[in-house]
Amino acid sequence: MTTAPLPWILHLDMDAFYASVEQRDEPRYRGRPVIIGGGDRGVVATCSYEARKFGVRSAMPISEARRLCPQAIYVMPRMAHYQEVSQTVMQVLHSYSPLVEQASIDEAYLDFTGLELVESDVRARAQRLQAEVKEATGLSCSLGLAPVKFLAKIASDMHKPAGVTVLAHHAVPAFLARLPVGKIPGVGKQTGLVLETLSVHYAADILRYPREFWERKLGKAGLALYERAQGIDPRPVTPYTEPKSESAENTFDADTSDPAVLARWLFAQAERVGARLRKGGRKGRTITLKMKFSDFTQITRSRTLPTATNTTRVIYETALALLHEQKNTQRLRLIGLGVSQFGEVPRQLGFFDTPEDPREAKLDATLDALREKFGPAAIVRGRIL
Ligand code: DCP
Ligand code: MG
Repeated sequence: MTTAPLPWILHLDMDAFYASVEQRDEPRYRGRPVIIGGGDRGVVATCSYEARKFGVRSAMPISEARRLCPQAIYVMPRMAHYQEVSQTVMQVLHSYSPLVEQASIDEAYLDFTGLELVESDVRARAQRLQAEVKEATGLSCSLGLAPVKFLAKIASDMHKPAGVTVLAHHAVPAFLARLPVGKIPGVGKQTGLVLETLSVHYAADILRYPREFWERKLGKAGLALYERAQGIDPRPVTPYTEPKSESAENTFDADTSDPAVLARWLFAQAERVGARLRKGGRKGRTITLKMKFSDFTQITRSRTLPTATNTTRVIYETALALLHEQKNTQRLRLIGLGVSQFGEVPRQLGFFDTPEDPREAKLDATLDALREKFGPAAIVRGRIL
């Protein structure tokens, strides 16, 4: 007799993520309350477990945190850095399952269906994964292993930090009978109040009312809630596929062939596309120029660079060179550019290849940070570099 493999979903969530990265990088921060936040929002992004003892929480105004914990170390977030660490974590996860869904910067779902066929001790596999994340990043994470997504997410939160919580299939009904409804992802303040007036305290209590009742009361969310109360969550683990290219284009108010005007548009587009690539920590090798003429015909021209780039200047100059090569005299109604061919292994530089100019990367990073802080219109660099 063969039995169908059991569904297993693993949920990973890094512990005090931004704060742990800062403590890892700066030994003086270790064992101390560290609060990450500031900038224009003025709220706490997260804080170390040492700071949580003082009641500091995510999304709290920094001013309140200072009142609760004046002795804490306050650190501005370094988003690009956390993104990089996040990518390292995700790389480890991909060696454990072909189905990895990144759900936020510090959490992911993995489909482990059939796990018990390969390994009778499902917890052991989770523990190995946890150890490998620690080895690759120096950071601790918590894991939940359960038959469906929402239960895996609840489980990963149950023994933080550094916990591994396994919710076996046979244990689900008893678990739901004692699960406070507020723990179900998606049940916020408002739904919580509705449930309270109905004396629905635990997940299983939801089943005291029929499906139609919940649909009338809360619409789609009510139907989902009725499913969750039975341990049902049909959402599959959906791997995110990176966009294969990043592009920008503009249609003009009046058609033009003026080279200075076209160059200006290309520059603004290179800036936008470059910033998006840098934010995601991506680089591409192929630059594509797109032109649509007054008669609505359209052409694209591409050039592949020896090394992948995400610097504004390289993107702009390559697109501009492609434009000049066209020796076009027709008027354009649209111009655009794109960057593609991401993420291949860096190859050896040839004799005549120029590596990326570190000064350009630094300039881009500075301007990105200023725009992040003061808004996109705040900084316009001298246009023709
Ligand atoms: N974050 C944020 N603003 C929030 C919540 C979170 O900027 N309101 C950021 C900072 C966190 C990261 O997202 O480090 C991950 O969020 P988590 O909710 O997983 O919180 P932590 O990882 O910091 O702590 P925990 O150990 O509770 O997961
Ligand atoms: Mg976390």
